[in-house]
Amino acid sequence: MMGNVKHKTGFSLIEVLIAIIFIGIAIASLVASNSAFTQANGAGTNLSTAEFLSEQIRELTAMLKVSDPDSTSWTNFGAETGETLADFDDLDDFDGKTFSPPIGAQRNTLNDFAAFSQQITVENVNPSDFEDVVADRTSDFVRVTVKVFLNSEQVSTTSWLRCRY
Ligand SMILES: [Ca+2]
Ligand SMILES: [Ca+2]
Ligand SMILES: [Ca+2]
Repeated sequence: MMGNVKHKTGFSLIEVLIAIIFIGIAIASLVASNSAFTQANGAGTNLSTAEFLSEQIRELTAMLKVSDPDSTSWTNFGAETGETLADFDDLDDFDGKTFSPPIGAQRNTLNDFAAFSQQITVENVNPSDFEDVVADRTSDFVRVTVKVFLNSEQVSTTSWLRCRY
């Protein structure tokens, strides 16, 4: 009888050991799948932030004329003399600008996203082929490109077209 009990005890110990091994494997795979989820989720958040930051530039510039309103002819590409962000009054003023920390649609600094930056390019494109970049001020169509970087890594690039009228 005693021998029988001892045998049973030994058997349950093996069962416990096997159970421990199985639980260990289960926990290991749970941890692995959890960290994969976090990574994917983090990338998704960065992309959403990048889209938000591109949208701020689009909103900021949507109401601005393509070229400077103080001049009847398109004499300059980029910011006019003495203009800073606060008085940028046309779309091409933003050409070649990088905002780090990024800015919002009200030209406000977005310190909550300080690790991100917005890099803006404004270029003229061929009216019959918007993929074809032409020399500054030689077309009435411009393409705006906003690249968003997280630290120095590019997260997104967004482009849209505007027409000078
Ligand atoms: Ca001006
Ligand atoms: Ca201007
Ligand atoms: Ca300008």
